[in-house]
Amino acid sequence: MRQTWRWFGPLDNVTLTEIRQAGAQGIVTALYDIAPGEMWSRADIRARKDLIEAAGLSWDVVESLPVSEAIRTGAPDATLHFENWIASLENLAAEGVQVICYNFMPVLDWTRTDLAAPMASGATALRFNLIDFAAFDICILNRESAEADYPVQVVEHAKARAAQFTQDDRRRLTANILAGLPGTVEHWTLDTLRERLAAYSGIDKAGLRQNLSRFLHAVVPVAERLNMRLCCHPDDPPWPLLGLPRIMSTQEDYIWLVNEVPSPANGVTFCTGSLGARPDNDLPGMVSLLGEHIHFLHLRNVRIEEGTVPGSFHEDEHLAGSTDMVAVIRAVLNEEQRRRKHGRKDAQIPMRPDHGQNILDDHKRQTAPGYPAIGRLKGLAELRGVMIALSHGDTQ
Ligand SMILES: [Mn+2]
Repeated sequence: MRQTWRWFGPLDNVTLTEIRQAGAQGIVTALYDIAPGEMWSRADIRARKDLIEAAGLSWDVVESLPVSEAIRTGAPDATLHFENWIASLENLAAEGVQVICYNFMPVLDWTRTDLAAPMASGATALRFNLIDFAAFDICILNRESAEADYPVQVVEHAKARAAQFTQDDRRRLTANILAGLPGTVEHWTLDTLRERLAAYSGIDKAGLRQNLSRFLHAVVPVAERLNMRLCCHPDDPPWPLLGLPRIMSTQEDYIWLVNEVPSPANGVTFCTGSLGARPDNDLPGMVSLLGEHIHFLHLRNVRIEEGTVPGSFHEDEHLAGSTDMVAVIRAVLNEEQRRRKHGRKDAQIPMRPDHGQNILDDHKRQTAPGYPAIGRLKGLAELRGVMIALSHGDTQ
């Protein structure tokens, strides 16, 4: 595996020098200030690449080249967005960036109810609590028919909890949930969220799959011609939220994806953190089954709290949590070996430690939620240890 690290660009409080000291070999980044639907120019891509290479690193993966809401909702006026996405691919290919991660999550990119839940160790972690989320949906957002989306007991608990909320609690919970909306360039409020949700009325799972299919048919042949690898990130969390359909949550979803437009360019971002929040996803088994299509790995571990879907979970240490990370890494190493045997040029799959708990001096430094310097360094170091140990085979 190639060890990479997500960097949010020059404004990121974790610098490229620090990333190199953490032992990362490559960078995962995007031009975050360009709005979804707009084109990434070759000059802008080159400037970012030069910064990364001047620090002794390489730009291995784009995360993400954003897919606009117009494309996701199948809006008739999305033609320009398709053209821009394809032009961005061509510009990235011209600068030698070949792996492109994207997602097809409607409206929300990721969702948590607590961005700094205290752990017994003194660390803090991202958490999704189903009761808090339902309280937001039913009692703060006041979404019509929200109650029907939760088991009766969850609705009762959520209403009881919401009745105890102070103004501050309501504000904090709303801010935490809206933090997962893509928006370095936008300012979100409850009303914008309601507007965005309304754009999906009438789009069910089949409809959203149809829109993804249209997208794949438009971009995969271009990516294949350019020798690029597209990879779709799973839903986070992997179940429908706020009445929105989700179509990248399970093994069945990914089998659909790779079969819809069969191509080496149509692949998977395997995020063990997102997929791991469902107890019915067998992650090592999915790596074995989907292995040849995996172009990028996010290694992260969540602790499932009740084992229901939907349910509650928090982000655990990389080798703790509900996912057998050693088994996942073993399956990835086997896949890399298979690729080497078949002479595949992409035998080394880029991975990054996805998220980390805030520990030590992380508590004093402002970074993006889930992206502290030291918590991720620890995660990468642990994962690297497993990778190296397993590569040595059975040493008893
Ligand atoms: Mn991820």
